[in-house]
Amino acid sequence: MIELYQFELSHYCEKIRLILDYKGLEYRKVEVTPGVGQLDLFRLSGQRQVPVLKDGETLVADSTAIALYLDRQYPDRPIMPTDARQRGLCLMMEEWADESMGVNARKVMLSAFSQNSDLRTAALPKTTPDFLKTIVGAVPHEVLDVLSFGVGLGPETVKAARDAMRQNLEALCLLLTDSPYLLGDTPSLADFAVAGLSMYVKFPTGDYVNLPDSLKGRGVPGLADSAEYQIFWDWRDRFYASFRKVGAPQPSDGGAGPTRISID
Ligand SMILES: N[C@@H](CCC(=O)N[C@@H](CS)C(=O)NCC(=O)O)C(=O)O
Repeated sequence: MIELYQFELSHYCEKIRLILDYKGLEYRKVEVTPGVGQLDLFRLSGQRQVPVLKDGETLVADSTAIALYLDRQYPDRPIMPTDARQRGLCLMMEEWADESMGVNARKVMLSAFSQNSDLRTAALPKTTPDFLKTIVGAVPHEVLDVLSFGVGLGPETVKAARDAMRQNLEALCLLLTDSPYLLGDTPSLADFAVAGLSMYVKFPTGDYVNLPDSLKGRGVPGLADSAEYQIFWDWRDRFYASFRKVGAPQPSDGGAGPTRISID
């Protein structure tokens, strides 16, 4: 059976899970433990990032390479257009989704968590004792801002990421106003990339990803809940309802000690 080495909360992994579900392929998730589990992944694939796909003897790293491999190997329900122009646009949009949506989404989400105590406590597991929830919620955002600076997320970086995400969401709304999918009447890799890589801006509603119920449907204030981008969020809800399997396989132990889910 196909194995997906993943982080449950990785948006690049979500892109691949969407494609696997769309193609109706059975697969087993292997949850990689951040840090120690990535050493095993390095030994296996020569690099330390997820997603990595193992299909029999074949190992493929990088979400774009995995998507293209799956389409070649399992050509039913193709995700790459055959027309040259459509194919070019698809590859271009996919790269844009990975680099602009994916990278900026991570920055705006981390900033929203540091600014918003409600979002922080929503991310804690259900079993977290109340006193701990109170402490996590009460950390002043100034303290978290200083920590964000430490990982290169100063106010200017966050503002640039937010501006880019606004423009991206506006572009998507325009493209989807009169069209069921980004490239026309059928879903393509561009749609799977955009749907997956918008996960950090707004977590999907419904039981698709293994995350606390309180986070489902929640996201970055001003982007996830703004009427300006409703066309896009409605489109993504429809996309998930059509193609993503509910209650897809649960993460299993990657064999590198206790499994921990974390946002990288
Ligand atoms: N270009 C890669 C990006 C993958 C990526 O950034 N993966 C993150 C998780 S979302 C990761 O593995 N981070 C851990 C690390 O960089 O050590 C792809 O498309 O697969």
